[in-house]
Amino acid sequence: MSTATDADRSGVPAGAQMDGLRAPRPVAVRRGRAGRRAGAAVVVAALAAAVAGCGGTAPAESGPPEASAGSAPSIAVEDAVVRVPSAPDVTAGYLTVVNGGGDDTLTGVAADAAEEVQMHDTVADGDQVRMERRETVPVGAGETVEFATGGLHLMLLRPDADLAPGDTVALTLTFERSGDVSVDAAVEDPMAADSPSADADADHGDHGDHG
Ligand SMILES: [Cu+2]
Repeated sequence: MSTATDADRSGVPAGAQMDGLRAPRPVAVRRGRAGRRAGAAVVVAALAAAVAGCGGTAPAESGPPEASAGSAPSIAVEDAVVRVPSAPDVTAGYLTVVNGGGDDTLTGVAADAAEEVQMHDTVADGDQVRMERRETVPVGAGETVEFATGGLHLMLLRPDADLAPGDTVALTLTFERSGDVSVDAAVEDPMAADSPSADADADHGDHGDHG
């Protein structure tokens, strides 16, 4: 079993090593953007534990913990909705991607009720807020990525004109490692009082600049 001597030899501060031994932190299963810092702490603790556990002989390029980035992704898509088109050329879609496994990347989206689907992000540009197209969206190990008003969102170009509340739109999300993941999105009218996102439509009133 290793001691502080190993820690000295390996260059890992003894305090960090003891932290790792005393209280190894569980790998976060579900974390959002705010979890990145916590994720780094997990890696530090795991490395310290690994060094302690094998007498400082851990390979230099051991990579991330096994249950994290390198393991198989486990993708679920939840809460998918598509807005009733308010203009003929474009409408918006929202959903949540939950990854319970290793790193993956969303590389594209298609819909059965639109000619094209683009992924957009909402970025601040001085006093303005504008849309920026994203070709890929990383969904890291254990991360949840939300496509929601005011942030990432889907733009459905040239959607079917007769989409109405109660309809469903079949979305196919393509991931680098997981392949295609399909989900039925509920068509909703953002102006309806009972719409779950009726209160957050302000930033999607005008998509004319990139439709
Ligand atoms: Cu957009």
